[in-house]
Amino acid sequence: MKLYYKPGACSLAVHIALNEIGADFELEQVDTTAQKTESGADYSAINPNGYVPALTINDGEVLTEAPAVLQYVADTRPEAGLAPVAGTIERTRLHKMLNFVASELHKAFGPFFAPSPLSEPERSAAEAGVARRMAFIDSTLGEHGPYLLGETYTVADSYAFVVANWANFVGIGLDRWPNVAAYVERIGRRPAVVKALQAEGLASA
Ligand SMILES: N[C@@H](CCC(=O)N[C@@H](CS)C(=O)NCC(=O)O)C(=O)O
Repeated sequence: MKLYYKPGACSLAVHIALNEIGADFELEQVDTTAQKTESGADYSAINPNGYVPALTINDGEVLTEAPAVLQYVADTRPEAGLAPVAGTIERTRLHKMLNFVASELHKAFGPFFAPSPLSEPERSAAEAGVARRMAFIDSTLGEHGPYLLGETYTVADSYAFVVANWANFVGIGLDRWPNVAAYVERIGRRPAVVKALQAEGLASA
């Protein structure tokens, strides 16, 4: 398998999941602006949508869309327990959280990564959007943590960790959401996470 990634982007969630299951995989960094990979390949030929993550699997198929890729990774090693068994209510809860992280929390951060700087009203509107979704994660963790599905760490936590942590890089911080702050801190200490952060050049070895 090969993971196409951008340091600190949502592809980091897949990187973490691959480490969690002890997968044998390669990494290739992508410059999404230039649509070039570090080996010089045309990335738009790999993922026509131009974004990361993309994961090539052993028969050469390219998987995209973070929630799908994360579940694929989890399902390649069920004994690691990163996703409940398909068809159970627990798996539906995983879908719910992956969908929430992808379509609500992740997308709420979009304006902060726009090419041009935000005006003050745009910034407040974007911050309010993030805050509302972060409050949901905070209350979910408060009601039945320590992870999004309760006692068991899943790929939804790999993804939520990466996205929630962006708040620390866009000037929002996590002080308003103590359960999320503790969660990010706790997940950030997992060996699979530390290893991925080091490999992406985001933490010292
Ligand atoms: N729907 C896609 C969204 C992926 C996405 O938003 N990727 C971002 C990084 S987190 C990206 O590559 N954006 C292009 C860029 O940064 O230039 C998914 O779920 O995988």
